[in-house]
Amino acid sequence: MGLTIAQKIIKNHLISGEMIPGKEIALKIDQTLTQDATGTMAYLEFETMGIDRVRTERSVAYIDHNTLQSGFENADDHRYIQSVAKKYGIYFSRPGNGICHQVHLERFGIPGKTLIGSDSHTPTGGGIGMLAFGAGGLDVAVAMGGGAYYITMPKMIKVNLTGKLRPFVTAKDVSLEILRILSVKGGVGYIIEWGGEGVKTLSVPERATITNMGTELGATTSIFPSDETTREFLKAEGREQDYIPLSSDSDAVYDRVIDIDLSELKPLIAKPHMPDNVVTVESLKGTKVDQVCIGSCTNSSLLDMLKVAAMLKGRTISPYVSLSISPGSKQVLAMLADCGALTDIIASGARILECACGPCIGMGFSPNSGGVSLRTFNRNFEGRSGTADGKVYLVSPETAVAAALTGQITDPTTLGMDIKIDFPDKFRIDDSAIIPPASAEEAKSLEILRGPNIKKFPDSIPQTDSVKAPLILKVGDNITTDHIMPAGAKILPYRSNIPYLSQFCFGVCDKSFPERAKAAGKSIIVGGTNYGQGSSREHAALVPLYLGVRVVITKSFARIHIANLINAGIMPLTFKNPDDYEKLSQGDMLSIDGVFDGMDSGEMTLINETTGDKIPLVCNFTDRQKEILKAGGLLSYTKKEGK
Ligand code: MIC
Ligand code: SF4
Repeated sequence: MGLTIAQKIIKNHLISGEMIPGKEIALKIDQTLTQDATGTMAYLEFETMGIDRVRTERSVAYIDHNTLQSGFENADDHRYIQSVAKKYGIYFSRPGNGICHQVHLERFGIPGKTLIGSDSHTPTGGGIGMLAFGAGGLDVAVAMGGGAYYITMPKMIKVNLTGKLRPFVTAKDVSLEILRILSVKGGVGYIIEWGGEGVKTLSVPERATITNMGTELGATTSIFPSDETTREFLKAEGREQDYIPLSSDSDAVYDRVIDIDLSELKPLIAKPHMPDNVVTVESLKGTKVDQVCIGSCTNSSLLDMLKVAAMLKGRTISPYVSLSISPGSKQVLAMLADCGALTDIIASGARILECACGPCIGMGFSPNSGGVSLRTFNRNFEGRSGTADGKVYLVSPETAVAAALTGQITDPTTLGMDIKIDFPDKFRIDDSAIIPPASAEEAKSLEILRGPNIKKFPDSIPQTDSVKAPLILKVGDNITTDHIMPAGAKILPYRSNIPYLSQFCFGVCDKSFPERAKAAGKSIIVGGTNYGQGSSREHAALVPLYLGVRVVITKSFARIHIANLINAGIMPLTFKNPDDYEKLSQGDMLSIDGVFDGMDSGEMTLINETTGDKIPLVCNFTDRQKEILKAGGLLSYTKKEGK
């Protein structure tokens, strides 16, 4: 039987396990990346592992999230990460050099290699034919130390593209279309492979927009073939030697095939507050817009920015719209300046922000009260923009500009514009903002620089054979890690300070949660389907751990979050019969006996001591995961096993 692209890369990197969907496999990881909001914790974890040099082919530390620096915290953390990078053999991408995924694609991504990153949008690398996964910081720390990355062998979806996009219909609309078809949980347990004749019509940055947003489907990752277009992109980056061709075998078998005719697509838009709440732009025509933001790791490439500049050229934005533009990297910004496109953007009235995540993670540029904000980003979860009642819509750069010019939601294909772009065949290469590590010899005498914002990692608590604790919080479906551990300008600077962060845990759902959890000492959370979707932040597990959460019971979990819970030593369990969710109320006293036997048999019984109900629960832990839970988390397990 032939293999898919992902299966070929998995086969080449398989350390243990069988390539059977649903079974655990261990993969060798070639490259890692971190960003600053998750990186501080990841490097603290790496340090406790006592390894003197990273053992990957390439590890890069990016600073792109916490760049507001409204106090000493961020700058201290940047300095800490820079000193760790220098000492342990990691490349350091300075603040201002760009968003991790954009820069990694430009300067480091290699077809056929494996990459894990402490950021859920690491699958952006799939645009260049990498097998790239988002992971919790601890998994990245282990991979930096040369350890394997464990995942459940996914099933395969193929999206077969035919035709060619019409002008002003874009790769972002392809992402929104697949979200419309599959929903935010439709990709769970799958790798999505993009293929078909239509692939040839998409450039690498366009492919990367699509693999980036595959994260919103809950997919394990997404990947494109590596072909002549990939070679051209690498050549333009001065890295043609990194090219290898990659395609699936003609007899490769997929669990599901979805056909999309690119020529039939229309501009699409995701309404508040979920990326799969997709309708045509046309259907919302005329809705008044207050703010437009262009950028983020989804849509900040040179191609995106040149199209934006061409649409803005010689025009002025609506007096009622505030437009921000954040180019994805220093390379993009410098090239916009070189060709004069930056002048066209500035002249239109846009506000230029630095090359960083910025408004995407609520780092400034929050909309006005109740404001409508059209963003080229990948997430529009409630409250993420920093304005609790802000209404965020997700769109392509073209639809974003159409709204900025007209002041209302407008289908860009109806503007009658004709834009031409001179796309360069060589990028401007300047790696001066990427600081290489010290030599192993030099590194020995280097000191790690720590600021007062760095606080102790929460104590690990081994799982015990019986648990008795109150149901401290009951939440619904599709709870994101932005609900569990919000981000934004006020909170993000404290990512290495779990006690401080804990005050904001579940703030979007229930402001009293932290106090109640602390008072209970030990507690259980209950959720609906796709619990923990979104970001890879392990803080959404570490903070509940700190607050005493021992078990989370749901109808289903998102992939990265369930791994983070196990890594933190919190036991994730699911209802055998999803309807039993109704039999539990916040405040009930719950207990589970025979936890260790239950881990082996895959079944446990939850006793609702308040109502007397007995509720069957299921789990599917591997031997390794059972040991991690019994040890009180991956860090204690790794130390214990001397791994
Ligand atoms: C996000 O887009 O939510 C983030 C911020 O990039 C996160 C990482 C984090 O929480 O630091 C992600 O996607 O993993
Ligand atoms: Fe940064 Fe936003 Fe991308 Fe997350 S989704 S990495 S916050 S740009």
